[in-house]
This record gives sequence, structure tokens and C-alpha cells, in this order.
Amino acid sequence: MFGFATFDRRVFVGNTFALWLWFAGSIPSGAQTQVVVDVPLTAGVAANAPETFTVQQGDQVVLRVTSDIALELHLHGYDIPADVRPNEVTEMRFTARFTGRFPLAAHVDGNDRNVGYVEVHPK
Ligand SMILES: [Cu+2]
Repeated sequence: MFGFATFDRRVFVGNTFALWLWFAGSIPSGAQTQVVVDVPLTAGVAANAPETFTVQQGDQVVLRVTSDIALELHLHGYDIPADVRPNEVTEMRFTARFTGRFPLAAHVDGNDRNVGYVEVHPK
């Protein structure tokens, strides 16, 4: 394609996303849903700890984690770690392929604290 080198990637990504939305809206089932969940932590503890975050199998999950202290968040079972820095939003993204109840833990000073659970319900 001519002019590809000068192609603005942001425009491309934006258009692709708009197209995806259009397609997703036109497909009644089988399309992936993005689920954004806020996970605010204070001293490594969730507000309503242990909190249960419920999603559906196949969902694209985005955990938006904020914390007042630095810690490592760990989604057990899926084995996804995330370095969380104070006063920044850290996004943990995954596709909910496996069903079940998975502990979300904060590693603070060598301790494994339960923050809550991600529950993936079968479709
Ligand atoms: Cu852990």
C-alpha cells in the first residue's frame, strides 16, 4: 500500500476499534465483552475485602488497580503478576478463559494478603 510509511498508527488503531465496536454490536453472541473493574487498595487491602469481582467466561477483563503503597498484585490460577506503584493506575489485562474462583493477592513485605476473588462464570 502506497503511503503506508506515513500512516498514522493512532488513526489506524482508532478506526480498527470503531470497526470492532460496529462488528461487536452486530454479532448477537460469541463476541468478546470488555469488562473494566476498579480495584482500589489501601495498605494492600480492598475496601470491601475480600471482594468478589464477577466476570463471564470469554470476557476481556481489565483490572484497574490503584494503591497508596507499592505492591505486587498476583492473580492466582491465571498466574498473572502486576507491579503496582503508589498513586498510579495499573492495568491487569487477561481473557477469562478458565472458569472458577481465583484469589487475587497483594504481596506486601513478603506477606501474601488476600484482596479478593475473581469469579469467572461459565457462559
Ligand atoms: Cu501470590
